Amino acid sequence: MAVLEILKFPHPVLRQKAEPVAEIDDRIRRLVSDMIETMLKAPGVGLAANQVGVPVRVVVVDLSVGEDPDARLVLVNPEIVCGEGSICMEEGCLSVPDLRENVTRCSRVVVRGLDLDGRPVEVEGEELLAVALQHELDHLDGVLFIDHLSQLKRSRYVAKRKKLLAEAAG
Ligand code: GNR
Ligand code: NI
Repeated sequence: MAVLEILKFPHPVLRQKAEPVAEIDDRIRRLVSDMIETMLKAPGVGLAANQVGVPVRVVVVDLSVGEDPDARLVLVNPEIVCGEGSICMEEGCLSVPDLRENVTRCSRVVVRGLDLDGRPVEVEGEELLAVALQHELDHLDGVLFIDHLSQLKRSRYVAKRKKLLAEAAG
């Protein structure tokens, strides 16, 4: 197991559409175990593989951040099959430093995917779980939560971030 580096905006891999996993092999199992360790260390409630530089369709979610072993979800090739209702919640992202903003999403989703044994799983999530699932699945399509903000808020953040990076680079 290893804690991986979490890529930060504007790293281009965060904008890549992740490829479906063709076979759940040792590489994928190692990736998942490293992603879980990385998520818990951050700490965060979810992580998508592109955030650690691997553009494949794998996400992990754990609203308990390691407190409850039953709360951990690993989803390979996940897809939202049903979304309904509406919820506005303050979001942050491990790949989008120094920003928390309200985002409106579905308040209930059903997600289908595979577990680490390749068995089909269906997860129903409401409220924070629904938000976290949508946030992670967005990552697999190269979408960040800032894309759900107003153009003004997003461009302000992008400008602030570019200024900070330019200053750090000297
Ligand atoms: O740790 C995280 N918290 C969070 C809070 C509100 C909405 C979404 C999230 S996901 C985030 C971790 C992360 O960036 N996952 O991609
Ligand atoms: Ni995120």
